Amino acid sequence: NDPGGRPSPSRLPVLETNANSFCSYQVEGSPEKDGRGPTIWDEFCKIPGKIADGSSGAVACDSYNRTAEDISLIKSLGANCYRFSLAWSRIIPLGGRNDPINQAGIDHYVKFVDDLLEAGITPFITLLHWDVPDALDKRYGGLLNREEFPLDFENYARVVYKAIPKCKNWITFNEPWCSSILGYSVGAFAPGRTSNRDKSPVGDSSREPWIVGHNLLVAHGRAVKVYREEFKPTQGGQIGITLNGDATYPWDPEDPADVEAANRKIEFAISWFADPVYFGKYPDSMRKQLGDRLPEFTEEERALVQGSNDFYGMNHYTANYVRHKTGTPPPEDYLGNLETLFWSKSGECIGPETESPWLRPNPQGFRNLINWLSKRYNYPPIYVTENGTSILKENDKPVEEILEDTLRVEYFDTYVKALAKAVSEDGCNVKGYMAWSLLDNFEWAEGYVTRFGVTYVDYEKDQKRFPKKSAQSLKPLFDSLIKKD
Ligand code: GBH
Repeated sequence: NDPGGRPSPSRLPVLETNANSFCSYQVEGSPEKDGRGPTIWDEFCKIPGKIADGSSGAVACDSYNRTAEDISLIKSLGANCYRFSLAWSRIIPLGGRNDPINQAGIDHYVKFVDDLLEAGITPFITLLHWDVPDALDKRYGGLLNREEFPLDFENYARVVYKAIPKCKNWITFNEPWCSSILGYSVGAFAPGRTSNRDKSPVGDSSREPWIVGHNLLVAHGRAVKVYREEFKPTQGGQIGITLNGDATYPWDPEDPADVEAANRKIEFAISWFADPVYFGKYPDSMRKQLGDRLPEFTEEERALVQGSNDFYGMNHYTANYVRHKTGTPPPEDYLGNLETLFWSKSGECIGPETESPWLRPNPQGFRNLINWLSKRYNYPPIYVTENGTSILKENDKPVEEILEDTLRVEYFDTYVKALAKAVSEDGCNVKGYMAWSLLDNFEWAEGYVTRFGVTYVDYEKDQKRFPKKSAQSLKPLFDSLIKKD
């Protein structure tokens, strides 16, 4: 087990793994096959106006039926590890601890893991990447329920660890920030609750996201405890949580209030979850702004959460300039009384446009953020569990041009080199890197228009896969960086 602590910057292997990443709802399709139950995303996609192109994950990449093909693809690209999430509702269709277990769903994932290992690919399993069983949402409010949700998640986790002992790398949740803020404040993600009355269903954005975040942390702590006590001694694996977060720069580096706001932005996005996991408490900046709207940990909850990461899972895509705001923030503010911008005071631009309005490449930010996390959390082992980009108007181009995705090749090249410097020059403890993503897939509220894949998927022609130039670029890139001695 890696105790953390700052390693010596000399003689470091740059990276152990290069791989690709995936989420069940974004790729699998087959929402009813083998007894799968509905999820909050199946329901959310039915609400008119929620998904840009009116689509859903009902077919997606049809990956549920193409595991052999996808494994050959992963192998052919030279990846030695693969991160994917399970659909909870395939394993326990109604989700709860007293609900029936669906053996067909378990068998599917057991075989998938066996086949990956057979192909020499190490599986990283995410237990939940946003697709909460809908029955739990209807039964007791899903993620909002402090008593029930953590216990049901703990039970689901136990079922999975027991069924898939060959998997040695576990991630409890993908990006709890998104589940909380986008699902319960902005309303852009399932279940879409928000105080904004133009966008039903109506929720309370001033409180619900903080309750959901709290419940996800406690559920994470419970699932980790079960793994460590009941499975780790015999299975010997590792477990952590994956957090998203952008790098930040002060809009005006001369203004101490902007410097502070740039730091506070990361605290509201990342330390909201990482401080409880590493220190057992929420950041002071959040307590100060949110007061009692941010739940307090009971002693039992704190004990579950503190120290619950064997590694830090890092999803990272972009950076922002941050400008502080003055005055009292509105109750639905989740950023930390600040605004994010693509231009600095002196007119510098953070990076070129992509198809995603929130994403502009800035590789230096990646290196900075890895350092920020390493310093704050005492150089924990980090796995980059997602990193990648969309390309402006990629979907409008003829296929031959889509396959020549030079901008994505450049994105990976510059980001991975920035990461390598964070390791070899700065002494950060990064253990692995997983690109997002293997295939173009269902990009949530953006539907199928935005493509993140290193492989083009032809949704019109039977989901056929065509590797882009970037797919072939990753293996040589890693080979050039990994120290062999
Ligand atoms: C990842 O999140 C997801 O884990 C993955 O499933 C997804 O496919 C990938 O991004 C690409 O989008 O709506 O302007 O308020 C990345 C982190 C944080 C990026 C929230 C989008 C929305 C900002 N995401 N952000 S906005």
